[in-house]
Amino acid sequence: MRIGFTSGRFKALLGAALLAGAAQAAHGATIDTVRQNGFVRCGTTTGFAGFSAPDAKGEWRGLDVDLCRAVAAAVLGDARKTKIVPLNAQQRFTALQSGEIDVLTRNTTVTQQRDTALGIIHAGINFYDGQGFMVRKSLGVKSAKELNGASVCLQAGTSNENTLADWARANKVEYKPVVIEDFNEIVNAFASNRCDVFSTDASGLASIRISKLGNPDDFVVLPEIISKEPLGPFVRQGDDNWLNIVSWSLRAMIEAEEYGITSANVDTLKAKSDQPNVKRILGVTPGAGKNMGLSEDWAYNIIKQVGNYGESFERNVGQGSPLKLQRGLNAQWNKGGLMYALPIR
Ligand SMILES: N[C@@H](CCC(=O)N[C@@H](CS)C(=O)NCC(=O)O)C(=O)O
Repeated sequence: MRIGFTSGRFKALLGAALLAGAAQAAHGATIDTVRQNGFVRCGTTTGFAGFSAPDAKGEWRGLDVDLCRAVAAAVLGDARKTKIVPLNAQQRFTALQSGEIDVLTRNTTVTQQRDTALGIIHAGINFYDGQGFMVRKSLGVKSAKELNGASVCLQAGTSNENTLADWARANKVEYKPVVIEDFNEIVNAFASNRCDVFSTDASGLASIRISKLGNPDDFVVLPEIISKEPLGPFVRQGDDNWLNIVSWSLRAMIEAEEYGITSANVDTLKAKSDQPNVKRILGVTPGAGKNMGLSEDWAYNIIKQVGNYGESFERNVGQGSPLKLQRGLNAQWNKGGLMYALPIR
């Protein structure tokens, strides 16, 4: 072959490109679909407290639901105009590829494989996490390295399955995987002692412990974090404007926190602030909205109706929630964390 590819590799690359192109061509511009429907269809979990779960009144709430609402506020001017599509781990990518949803806002780890091989692409990180372990206290285990011979509950279709296999091989730990697709079933398997250990993202362990296990004090999360699990929204490849809209909606929430713009003070700042960055975010100085085909109050609507990232974090997973997670890696970059929004200017 004269061109630099072996024919197999060339075909594979061509296949991936066609897949991405075809996936998008079949769906047109997502913003048009959203405007025609009058709502944003977001793929979430089937119910994972703190990130995406229905509350007592059946209203979906959580950090990921807030991101979905932010996109609706940016595009449609109304954060309520969302349609939540609950998906388990196995179903989520097909739902995005097939056009059943406009954006996947569902505790999904960004990996090179997911970003390049599935016709989808991530649109930022809204929670930095890592994989951990939870065990029954009565087991008396203090470290994951003591888990040799244990049975481990894992949800099918998660990155957690492969990460654990890699870690176990590297640490010479033998384990018996118990893998189930349905979230409630896998949690029930753990609760009813069908496995010794539950392994998933640390946020997932905290959420399961508080919201799904009868007596949280009977369980303990072990200190080891065995991976990076950067969680973020995904969109289809080939629709750059939609990718921009989702990623800049998330950045608007993060940057609003950096500049101290909250749902409570956004009106005052919009009327009175003479800070150039604040004026650009709030559309007082125009440009940012028009460049994405949105109105200039796109970010104002997000902050007013959903709040900034810190407000969303505290209410859903932080000190104002049953999970009480620390900001940790999810603090702002100038407060020791990794949340560093690219500038809106
Ligand atoms: N971040 C991992 C795990 C995400 C995941 O699906 N976690 C499970 C366990 S906490 C979950 O959210 N299940 C809820 C559901 O399937 O409805 C990934 O992207 O594969």
